Amino acid sequence: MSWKFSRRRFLAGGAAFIGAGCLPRSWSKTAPSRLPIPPLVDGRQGKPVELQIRSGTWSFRPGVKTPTLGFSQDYLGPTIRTRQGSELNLHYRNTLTESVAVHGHGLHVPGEVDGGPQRAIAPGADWQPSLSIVQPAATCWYHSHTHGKTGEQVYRGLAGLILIEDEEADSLPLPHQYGIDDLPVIIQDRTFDAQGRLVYSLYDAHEDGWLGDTVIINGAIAPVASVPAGKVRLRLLNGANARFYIVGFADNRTFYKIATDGGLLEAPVPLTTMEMSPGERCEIVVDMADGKPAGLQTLFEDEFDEEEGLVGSLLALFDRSGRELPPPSLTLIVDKTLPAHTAPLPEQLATIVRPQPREIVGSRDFMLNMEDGGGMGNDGGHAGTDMTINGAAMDMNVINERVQLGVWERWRIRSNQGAHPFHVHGCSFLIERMEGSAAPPEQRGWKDMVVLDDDDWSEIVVRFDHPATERYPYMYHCHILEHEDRGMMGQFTVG
Ligand SMILES: [Cu+2]
Repeated sequence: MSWKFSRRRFLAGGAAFIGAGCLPRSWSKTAPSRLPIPPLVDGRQGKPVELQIRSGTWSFRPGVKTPTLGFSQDYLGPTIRTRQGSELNLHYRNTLTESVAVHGHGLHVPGEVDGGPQRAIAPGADWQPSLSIVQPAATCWYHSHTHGKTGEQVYRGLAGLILIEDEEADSLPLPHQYGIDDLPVIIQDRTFDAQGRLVYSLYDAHEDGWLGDTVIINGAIAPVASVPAGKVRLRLLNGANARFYIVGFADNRTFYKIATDGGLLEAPVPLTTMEMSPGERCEIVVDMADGKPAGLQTLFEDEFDEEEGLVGSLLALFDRSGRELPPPSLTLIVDKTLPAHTAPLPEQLATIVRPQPREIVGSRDFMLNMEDGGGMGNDGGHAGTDMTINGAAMDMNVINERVQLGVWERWRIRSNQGAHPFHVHGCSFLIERMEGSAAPPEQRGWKDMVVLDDDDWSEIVVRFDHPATERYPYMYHCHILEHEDRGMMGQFTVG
């Protein structure tokens, strides 16, 4: 695997070297907080899941209250459990003074209930979509998709997880005790001001998008979670606005990636580090049977030196800064009283049927464009002026593509500058090539995110099995939320 991490960045240097490592010393001396586990809400029997979009205050740091947004809670939202073959009924109520659209990211549902920006919920209004869940087990999420305000609303807290289960996944010996050996891990980064308020500005973001300087996991800084002395499944979501993360363990232990965005891989893939783009989900299994604590590190891509590996990069970070080694973003500590899942990992997880070449009948190219020097400067401009796809900035009144229902297509995606995580609504796709190379084994599962850059094309094969009308089209876009809000997004129908 030849990731060219340095090329990812549009600007040299920049906000490189902050992150978990920049916490003031006094903070690392305070007792670590427990990993917050979002409450699990059971949507499997069709009972409406009430999601009140509201403001609140949340303590990211002990004793400091930060104004935030959340779904029926102060920050983030509950984890919604649903099941293949069931109806998921959601009931959103917007109690804010601004409109909010909420998208079900990774769900195979018609455009009408997909929750794109055309579905903005006005202040005081309700939205009650009913979703038929037909897809296999996967870790999906829901988050703000409000026109021009997605970045800010997600940053303040409007995101949560959706876990889809199915019979096949149930029959596999995988950890599945939510909050015990099956943990949600939402990785984000935030910048706080001296009063502890979240700092955000779409137009002050540099070209990489808005990069926070402090990593948070489920809304906590460097938390600790107690886990059984067995196999532990982490459902990782890169919920950051703009950061790519390199994820691994401080002791370099091997973990197994078992699922991509859209479901289980064919077989577990052993890894010691992996990259996660904004919007991407990875399920991994780590063995805690040795009883030793495991520190999950989330290095910023420019802190990671491929030759040094994760541990070497951490030490180099320590050398450069002369500070204490950055604490792990999340520390897993073994509690032997918890019920442990000790069965070996299955060798086969799922069957993924790739389309035959003759089945792929359509093709489309997408060129993501950033104007030179236009960047994210504080130009006082408005969204959709300097970021485009195929020469067009997002326009709610324009349908950019019309796709045929039920037909395989090859999409090629590339940029004129830097790396971008590309997301497509209403489907899962398969990656054929990433930045010109064959997709690595850990990316050869169902996906709704693909990374591309300016060097070569990324290629996916995709098929849409649900309709999207001109009134409620699907979106494709860059998942760097500041790029999306500035216009790097398009609309398409399926029919
Ligand atoms: Cu982008």
